[in-house]
Amino acid sequence: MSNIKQSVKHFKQAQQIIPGGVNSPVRAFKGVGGTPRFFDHAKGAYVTDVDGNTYIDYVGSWGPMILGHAHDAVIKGIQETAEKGVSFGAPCVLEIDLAQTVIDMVPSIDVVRFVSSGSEATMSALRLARGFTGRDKILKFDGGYHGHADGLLVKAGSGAATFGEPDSAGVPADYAKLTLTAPFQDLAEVKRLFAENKGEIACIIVEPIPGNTGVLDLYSNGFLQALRELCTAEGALLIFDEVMCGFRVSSGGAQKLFNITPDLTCLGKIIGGGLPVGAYGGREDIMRKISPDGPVYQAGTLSGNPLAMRAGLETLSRLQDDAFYADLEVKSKRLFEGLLAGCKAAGVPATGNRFGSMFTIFFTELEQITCGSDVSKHCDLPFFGKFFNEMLNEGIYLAPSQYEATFVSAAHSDEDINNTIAAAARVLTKLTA
Ligand code: KE4
Repeated sequence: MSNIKQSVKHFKQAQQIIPGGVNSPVRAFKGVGGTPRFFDHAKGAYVTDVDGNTYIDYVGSWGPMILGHAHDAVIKGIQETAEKGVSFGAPCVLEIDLAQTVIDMVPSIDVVRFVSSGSEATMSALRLARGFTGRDKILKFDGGYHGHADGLLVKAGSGAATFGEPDSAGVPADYAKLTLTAPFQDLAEVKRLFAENKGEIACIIVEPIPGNTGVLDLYSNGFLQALRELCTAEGALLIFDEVMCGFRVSSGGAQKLFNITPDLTCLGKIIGGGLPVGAYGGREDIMRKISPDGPVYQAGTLSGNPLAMRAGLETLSRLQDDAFYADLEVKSKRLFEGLLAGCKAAGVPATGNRFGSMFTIFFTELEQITCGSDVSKHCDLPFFGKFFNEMLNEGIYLAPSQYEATFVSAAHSDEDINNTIAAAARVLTKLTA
């Protein structure tokens, strides 16, 4: 067991003055037990905590660090930009540069608006869908997580599912009832909801590759395409929440990988290269409804922040080449298969879902995990907690919840992958001895 005295001390201090001692619940290790590590610095594939323990990092700040931590060009870009001022509250050319880059990379986006988080992006996209269609109801999926806007904290995934609070306190019942939900993969239920709420559903919001109830595959069985066709037939908008999978699984996100065109797309994480950026964009006729062009209001003091724009530009400019994703694919496939092979060798029942460099290994007897209830009902969450903490002791930092994803970056070396597979084999053997 590594020395974590400073993390223990800082966590006690933090808990006195910050709810749960953290500024985002999933960081508190409540889903796995133990003390969250306070990080001091990070570089490439590695993070180092305040006690000097270094870990191979597969959280990557929950997705943004696809190039690896503290990438030289990103840091240099932030430093150069900061010397010219950190925020103007007025237009700057960097906003145009990043907007054009996003539009060039994501064909379904004609017009884009920057905000400061993924939650702001989805919240704004929902308001826009309601303003554009004149309809009040929205449809999401059980275990889908789209940030913490009130109407989206209904049967939510990620931390909400981790703590068994998929329906947050504080969301007025009258508001929550405008959010319809269905299980992932259940097209019959989606169709029933459309029939029961004829002409009242403004949009479906869906992660085209869900990553907040673990990673799921909604594509192979045609479910995503069916949602596209249904929205078109019903006059509802299809919103792809690509905050996690955007620029993660291809240079044009899941929509490029699957060749399915949404009406609106929400982005975040990678688009800011680790600085606070979210974005929503899509068809010009829809986006022109956004103030000051149109009647749907949305605003933000730090939207389009120059530092964040530059960090995003330095990141996205390195994701334009398909060879980048080909290399990531090889490493991610090897890690994913190596971990599953380790489970098999140790006699630990497991399965997994992977797209590119995002995947989840589920400890379950099920052949495949296809929806949110599969995780809550059929995964061995206590075993996951033990595995997580043993891997931490081995110097491997995984997401502290079965409901999350593992992320591989360009900075992870073949040796890192080998070491991770070997550490998992030791841990799985220890846990089954
Ligand atoms: P943020 O507001 O956290 O930037 O983005 C919200 C969001 C929206 N949509 C999707 C698909 C997301 O995955 C997220 C945020 N993801 C979580 C991790 N599963 C962020 C980690 C956290 O909550 O601390």
